Amino acid sequence: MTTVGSTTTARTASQAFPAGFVWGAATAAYQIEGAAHEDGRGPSIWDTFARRPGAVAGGDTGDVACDHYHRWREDIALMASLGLGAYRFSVSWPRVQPDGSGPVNPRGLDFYDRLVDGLLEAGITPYVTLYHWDLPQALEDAGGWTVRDTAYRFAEYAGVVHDRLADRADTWTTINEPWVASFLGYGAGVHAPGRTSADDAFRAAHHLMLAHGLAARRLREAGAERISLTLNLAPVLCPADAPGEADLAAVELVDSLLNRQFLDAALRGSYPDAVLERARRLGHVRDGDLAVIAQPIDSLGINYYNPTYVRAAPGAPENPAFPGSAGVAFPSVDLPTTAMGWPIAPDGLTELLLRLHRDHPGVPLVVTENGAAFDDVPGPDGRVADPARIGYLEGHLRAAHAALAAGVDLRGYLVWSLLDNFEWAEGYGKRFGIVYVDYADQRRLPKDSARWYAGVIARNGLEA
Ligand code: NCW
Repeated sequence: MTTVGSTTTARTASQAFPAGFVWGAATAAYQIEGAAHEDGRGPSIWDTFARRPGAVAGGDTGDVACDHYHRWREDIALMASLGLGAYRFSVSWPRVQPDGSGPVNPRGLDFYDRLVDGLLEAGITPYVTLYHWDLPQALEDAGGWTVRDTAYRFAEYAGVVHDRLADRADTWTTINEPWVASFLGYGAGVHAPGRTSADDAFRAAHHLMLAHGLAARRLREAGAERISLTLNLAPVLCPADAPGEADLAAVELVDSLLNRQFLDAALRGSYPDAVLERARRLGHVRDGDLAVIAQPIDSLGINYYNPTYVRAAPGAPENPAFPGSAGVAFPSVDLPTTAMGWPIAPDGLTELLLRLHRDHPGVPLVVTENGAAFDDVPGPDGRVADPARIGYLEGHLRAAHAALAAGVDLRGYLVWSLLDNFEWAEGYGKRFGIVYVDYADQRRLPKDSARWYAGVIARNGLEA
């Protein structure tokens, strides 16, 4: 029999996160830096794609973005005021190597040098991501991720950045969301470089994973001890009351393409059948590649936003983001959604973490992105009330906590995003930040969610 008093105590205790749990926030270079033509930076595929008529909402580009390239000091002060323990940012490859290979641009590297020093001075651990989608245009002109050479160029670049920062930064992520970079960039064509070939999407996915493996090996040889890969993962669910065989086949196909193509490759050195079939036809996967890809990693980064829902629907056209998905529908479900139209389903995070713990035991996990876009508007007093985002974050932190309580080795949680920023094909219209950015004057206004998150960090957990 539980008394009310002890229930309260238990609930209070149960909301605490483990000692040493890492709380942070994430951004990406092209989405926040701006300064697209400064200090020797070369063009990336996103500079090119954003100029393609109709590619990005409102014709927005990352030319100025949040002007973080010039305002990084202010942004670090903001992070410190929130009590962030870690800041995950990405390095712009074309800032460091304007042509993607060959000469290094010292002024580009200097920027990240200053940023890392500033973070350390503020007591914030830098989490460095080496690729968050801004491929140097010169490499795309030579075939981009559809050609094998790009993977070798990436490993060289990774070595250059690591050699410069490794004395102060020890947490390294090779690639962010290879599924998005390959299937939305080369298959569906809704992200840079805007190509629309299923075969190219599979080639790109493999070469991104090869790039991960080659870079991980290069960093390990240089002494790195905290190497990671970040995947966008999602439980694939069928909302039917009684799923039939065709529904289950749809689940398996989409799970293979979205999750297992990357998870199995990195953590088991294998590809699921749907990927192997394509590889046999295209011949781009060479003997030994999967062993390179499956380098030991020290943690897996998970970007979780929502589950993916599928069901069999004879006659449904192929979704170009999922080649081979003719006859599969991606139904909307009866759940509240964010401004992106993405359903809000925190339980999916618990389910995902439990699955990873079960299928890949021994791999520490970090939520490297989770968050939501809403249509935030500052009030006359400059306050941005965003209760829906607080609700989203709180729900997902409770979901993460449930996984921890079930024994999952989850080491940290990084909110996406620190700042409102350039939301890729959606432009500046979609605001994911816990800090509002007024693009007219670049003022930063911490939203209510930022203050709420600072409280979570301060007490290392949620209020009961
Ligand atoms: S677009 C995307 N995001 C957002 C982005 O700002 C960030 O850079 C990414 O790491 C927020 O987090 C990631 N992810 C792509 C999800 C695409 C879902 C489309 C599904 C099509 C079926």
